[in-house]
Amino acid sequence: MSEQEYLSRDALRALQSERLVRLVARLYQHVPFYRERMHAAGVSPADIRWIEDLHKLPFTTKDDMRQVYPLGLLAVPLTEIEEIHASSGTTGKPVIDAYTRNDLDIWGEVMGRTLEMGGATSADIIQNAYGYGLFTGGLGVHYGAHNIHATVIPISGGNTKRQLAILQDFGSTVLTCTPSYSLYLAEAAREEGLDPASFKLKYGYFGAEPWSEAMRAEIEKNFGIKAYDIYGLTEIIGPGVASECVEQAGMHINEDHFYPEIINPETGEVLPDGEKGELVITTITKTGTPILRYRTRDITFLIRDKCACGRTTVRMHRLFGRTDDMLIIRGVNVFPSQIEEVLLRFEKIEPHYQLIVDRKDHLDNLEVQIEMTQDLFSDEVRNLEQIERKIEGEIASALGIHARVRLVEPKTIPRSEGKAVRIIDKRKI
Ligand code: DLL
Repeated sequence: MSEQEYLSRDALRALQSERLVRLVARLYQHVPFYRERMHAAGVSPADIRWIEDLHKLPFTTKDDMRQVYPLGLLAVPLTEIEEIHASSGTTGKPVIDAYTRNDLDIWGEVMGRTLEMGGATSADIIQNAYGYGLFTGGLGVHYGAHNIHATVIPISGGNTKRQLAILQDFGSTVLTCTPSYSLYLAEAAREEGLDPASFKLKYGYFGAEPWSEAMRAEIEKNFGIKAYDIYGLTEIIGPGVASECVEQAGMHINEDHFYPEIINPETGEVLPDGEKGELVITTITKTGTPILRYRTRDITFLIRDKCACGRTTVRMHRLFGRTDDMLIIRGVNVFPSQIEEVLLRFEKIEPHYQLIVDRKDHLDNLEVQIEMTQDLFSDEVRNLEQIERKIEGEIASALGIHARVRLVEPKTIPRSEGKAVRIIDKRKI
């Protein structure tokens, strides 16, 4: 537990202001990219005195990060960098984060908070099934586990049979991996004749990909655990930006390190609390590759009411999607998570699905492929068709679009050990 999570709003504002002023001075002095950006925006370090002055500063985008690839945002000599991570980046060059000792310490601290927020202690055995490597999930959880002196099993992603053996042999009490992989593990356990609820697991910390409340319910039921949503991104630090407490009512942002704003993605205008928009983050304490007003492309809103857990930090709602993941189907904005919510209301279908978008005669078509349970698979064709039409009806009433729903055989949607692939957009090909 850190006292920074319980500061009064005034004390926090003073701390954030002091940190921002120092950050801007460092960036101006050491990072030519930011000096030029500030000149272009007609702002100098002297104009930034309080956190409220942040809006005067320019945004940083993913494209900016790519243009200065690999180390153009470095604010210290390379000799001070102790570790480098990169996001896989499905398109274009990866984005990187270079950590000084100071940054690695911050990472351990915020990930320690993440684990403690959900209830984990030094007595827990953390089976860390996020990938170790350039991806930030594995080592982020690892440093957090060390921070709280828990036992960490660095098994990394994949190797499902071994995951199951370790869950049983070591009695792991915490599972960390992507939400989709946790469900795959549950399915694999049942195939081996094991009941996933019989493991010793108490908590799971899931993130790195979009998921829904319905999926949380599935995971909690399968393993008999509390499943927490955790958020972060490579450009900022990796996991550790925000996470849920036991209340599971939005993710507390570690805003003494990562200052959040919500903007209108079209105009860049800062929006008031409670309004949905693009999350923008400034890293006010990092020293290796600090970043100013980073446009995450993630869509959420901020929750300022007091949390029953007592922490005073602002919370962010579970992500609604990404500005670049949003499908526009015949003019209607659709996020995969909205479809997931509808699908998981149905029994006899599995939480494994894919959205396939295509364009025919200048019109967009959305097909939702979803796996049925073994049980349903042996049902009559007429029954299956009825269920398909029913799901189509629910999607139409929830989202206002027509999607063709196709139930597919069990185990036909590819499983992933990391982030699940939910969208196949053939329009771009
Ligand atoms: O996914 C960091 C991470 C690792 C977070 C482990 C949580 C757990 P990137 O690979 O750079 O970093 O991907 C970051 O993933 O901008 C979001 O779009 C998405 N994302 C991360 N956490 C969540 C979440 C890691 N809880 C991108 N819910 C972000 C929905 C998430 N999407």
